[in-house]
Amino acid sequence: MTFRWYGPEMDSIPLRYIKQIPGMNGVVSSLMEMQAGADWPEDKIQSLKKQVNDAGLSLEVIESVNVHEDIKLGRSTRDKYIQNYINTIHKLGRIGVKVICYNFMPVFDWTRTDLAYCLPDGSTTMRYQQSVVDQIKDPQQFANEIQKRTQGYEMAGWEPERMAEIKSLLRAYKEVSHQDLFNNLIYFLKAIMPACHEAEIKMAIHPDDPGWDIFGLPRVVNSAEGIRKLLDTVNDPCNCLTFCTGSLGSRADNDLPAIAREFCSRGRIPFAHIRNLKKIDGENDFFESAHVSSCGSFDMFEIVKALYESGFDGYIRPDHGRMIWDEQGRAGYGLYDRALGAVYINGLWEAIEKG
Ligand SMILES: [Mn+2]
Repeated sequence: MTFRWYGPEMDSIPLRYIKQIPGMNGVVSSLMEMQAGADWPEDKIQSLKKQVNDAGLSLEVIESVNVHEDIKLGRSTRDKYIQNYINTIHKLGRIGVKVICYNFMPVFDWTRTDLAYCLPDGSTTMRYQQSVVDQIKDPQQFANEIQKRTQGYEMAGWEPERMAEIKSLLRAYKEVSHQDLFNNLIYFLKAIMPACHEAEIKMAIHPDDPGWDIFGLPRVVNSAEGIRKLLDTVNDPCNCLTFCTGSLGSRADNDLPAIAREFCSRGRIPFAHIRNLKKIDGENDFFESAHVSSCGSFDMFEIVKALYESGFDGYIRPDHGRMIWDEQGRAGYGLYDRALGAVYINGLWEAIEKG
């Protein structure tokens, strides 16, 4: 069981608190100051590891090492950024990292239209409404608005440096089809697989969130079919999936236990994000509920059971949580609700294991 932690400067939760969550073994972290395409400095990687280990926690999953847009666009400059990625893989392997979670979504990472949607019990959570996105004429302005509402926390994947060039990126992606994006992903994976074997690191792609195209940008990792095609095209044990229930479950046509069974039994799920969603009105409007099955739209027991029965032996973490008990912090990444989620998932696992 792991917990996402954004590092000493960007996360207000002390590692000590994370260690105090029952059954918590490690953190999932990143060097947040590194821009996409950077070659991560060894000393910074080592100091992150030391801090985490000194707190009695492991650091075996990095989320994310962001992929430069030139790689996603298939630009001629991509090889330079791929080389930097390879260098970073080697350095992470040397400190014992086993899994790198990354995504291949053009321009926008995970997207929400409300970071503090108020629930009847007074807690707040993140919500996505397609009708709001459909009305957005200027994605740049949308990105600025979202940044303003983060209470000073930079959202992963929404770094101001990246958001500054939205307009030119949107123009560049007009030429990029779904097949082009898929091909660019395959090019990237084929180039880095030898390094992954040497470093003993699995690349676990994070599904698109939500699981469909937004702002006219192509997305290719959001269905069982798309994932199957990706894992078959580069049929390598290091080419893997981050099984994120919230992202995959945003689509009504995704059967989460079936996806877990298919890819976990093939040894291709080294990392799982477990959370629940509540669909509000059809499949394109949802909020992130508490983890417990009765609070949302997913059967969490069936999801965890599918992983268990498929021999899951990877890393798991509660995903986003609500803000409860008047906690202030990074939207989706407070301490309390995610801690409850971790304990709930451990409880499901124990019950299935002993049942
Ligand atoms: Mn996720």
